[in-house]
Amino acid sequence: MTKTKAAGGNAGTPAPATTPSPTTVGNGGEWHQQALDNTLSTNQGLPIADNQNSLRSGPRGPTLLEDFILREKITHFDHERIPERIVHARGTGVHGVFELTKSLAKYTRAKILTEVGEQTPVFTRFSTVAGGAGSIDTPRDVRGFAVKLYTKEGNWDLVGNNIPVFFIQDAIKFPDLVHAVKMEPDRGFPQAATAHDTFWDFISLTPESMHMVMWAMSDRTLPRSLRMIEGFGVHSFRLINEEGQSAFVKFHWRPALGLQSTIWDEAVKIAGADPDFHRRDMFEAISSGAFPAWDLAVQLFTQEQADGFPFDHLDPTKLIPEELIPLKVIGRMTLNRWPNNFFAETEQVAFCPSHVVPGIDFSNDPLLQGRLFSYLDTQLSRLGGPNFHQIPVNAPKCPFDNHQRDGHMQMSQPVGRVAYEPNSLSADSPRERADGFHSMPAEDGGAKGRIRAESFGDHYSQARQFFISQTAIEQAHMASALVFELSKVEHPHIRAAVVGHLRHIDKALATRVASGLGMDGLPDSPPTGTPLRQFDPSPALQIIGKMKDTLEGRAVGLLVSDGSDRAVVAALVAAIAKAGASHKVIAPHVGDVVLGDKSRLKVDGQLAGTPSVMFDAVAIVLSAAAGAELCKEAAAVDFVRDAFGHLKAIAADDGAQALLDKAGVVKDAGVVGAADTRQFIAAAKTRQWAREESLRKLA
Ligand code: HDE
Repeated sequence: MTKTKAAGGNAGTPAPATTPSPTTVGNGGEWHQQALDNTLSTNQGLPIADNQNSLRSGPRGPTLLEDFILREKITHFDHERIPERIVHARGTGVHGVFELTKSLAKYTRAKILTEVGEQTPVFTRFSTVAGGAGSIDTPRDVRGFAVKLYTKEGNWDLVGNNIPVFFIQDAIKFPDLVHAVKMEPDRGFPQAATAHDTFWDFISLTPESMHMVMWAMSDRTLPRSLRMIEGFGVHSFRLINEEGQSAFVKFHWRPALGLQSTIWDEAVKIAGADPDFHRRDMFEAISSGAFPAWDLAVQLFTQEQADGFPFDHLDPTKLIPEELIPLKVIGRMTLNRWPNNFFAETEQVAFCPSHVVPGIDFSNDPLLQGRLFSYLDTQLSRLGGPNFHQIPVNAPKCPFDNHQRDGHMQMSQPVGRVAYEPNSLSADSPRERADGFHSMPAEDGGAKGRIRAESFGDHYSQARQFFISQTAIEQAHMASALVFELSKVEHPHIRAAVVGHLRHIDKALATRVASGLGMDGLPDSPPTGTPLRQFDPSPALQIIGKMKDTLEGRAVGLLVSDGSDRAVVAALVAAIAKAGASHKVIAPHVGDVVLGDKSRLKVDGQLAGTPSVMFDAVAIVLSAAAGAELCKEAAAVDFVRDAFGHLKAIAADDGAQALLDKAGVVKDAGVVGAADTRQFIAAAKTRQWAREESLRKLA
């Protein structure tokens, strides 16, 4: 038998010259010891001499079953994926801290809401709802906004969305809703989209969804950044104080950067340019120290106040307008640390609305009641068993102890012979505490039955209120979104049924959508069931009304080429930084550009791969020769045309004028000289809404 020299081994992968990373990794996951000398080993600690070749009989012979190193490695790999979340599979998680600024001691005994100045660690996961884990970041979709607060009294999970109402009133409808919105099961598409028959079929037969549909068709579902969305706990919860008195509460997260959304055509193009747009945006913000923050605000109200509301606050398709119960800001969450490992933390984090602390309790909202069951159940199958609370990202940061034992993936080693309570054998084993969690002793009698409360019967009045609260621009975007979505629906009777519902919300909206869909007249409406109310507009429901007059946290694309004027570029860069925004230099090639004064400027993105959809505003500084040359480059023309079409501010110098002309840019308040940095920054803070009418036919 010929002897063959083993090729590869560690010799094939020279160790990097850098110093070894710390001996432990992870946040609380310190069990993973990394060998000090960087030795690669099996999971049993056996040093591995060759990680390049499996064990085989002869150089060209069969691989041997004996190769336990190969089998361990491949087996682990085969099991690397766990079932993705049935909803909210695509997510981005970040660590941070919550600090209470105002005590709610009058209303609750929860320390997290009474100890002003206390810094509580948090883990927040943002998500889309419908798409799979690998789907794009920018579909038209609701965003999940789930916060795990590791309080001194146990974990409190506030598992919300960026929309304050929900599609359905009863948990029993959730599997139907989700089956309708997910890709159609016979064909496996569309992914991460509501624009298809099954979704709108379900919606058209579920009038209670109309309020949330209005929100979903607004630009709320096209956020510019996860740092610029609101969060809502949706349901009413209860707060219980030391005396055992209860008040109702709704929780709101308000972004410090204000609300910002994209527009539809832009969102579609971002999906192609950067499917990870939101995750990357968050990663870059955290990496650069621009930590996003949200105020936590509450709406507090009593049972008596609730009895006087012209809607039922236990109905999750209703919100409480701020004009009725104002928001009180009580604290701030700042996200400041990217996870060490995506899978270990963002994927394995397990949120459950049932995770509350003493002083916080549930209301009878039937959707919330169903959620109290569902989330624990889903973690059992997703994370493989009942010990998911031991995974570092899920483990409380306060002591916890009980007599639960064993199970899959048990990581702790309880000692002693006593695993029950009461007992007389172990004085120091865990026991009840009188001041532990108590449920509110509410009297909830009534005949047993599958009953929908009559007070849940008005499905249109708040939907209407939402619509009439929007600016004309936002209303036009909603009408266009409805036309787009329904145009993808193949069954005419479904389109007609949806437009029939819209008639109850706003006749003009129904007419616009019907005409956009080429309908002859308006289809019939279903009966409303209950008389509708005329609520006043609530401007707090707008996006435009909640934008902040700032460019902070946003990004400007700076298109340059060899020969660009250095002074103009430098002034723009300084002005952008002063406004709290970031910039990226884009040029026809990567590497450096050589500016007019022969200085060099590093390029961040090549033109074809860095379209203007990735920025909030653009500045174009070109020599006349480069400007003429770029007129022949489709990516350059698209860069400008899209920036203009997406209503962005454009700063351009004389050299860029030919390109602007080629792209069909018409001078308006948002098109300014590149040297006029003040005017540019002022224009960049907002979109040029007035431009839209001249560019696109909105429904
Ligand atoms: Fe969820 N939801 N949901 N949901 N939900 C899940 O739990 C469910 C609802 C929300 O980043 C699942 O761990 C039911 C409302 C967020 O990990 C699942 C009902 C709101 C997340 C589940 C609802 C939400 C989830 C899937 C109706 C806003 C992602 C994986 C009764 C207030 C959390 C998981 C994360 C995730 C069930 C309705 C928000 C299956 C049964 C209303 C942000 O358990």
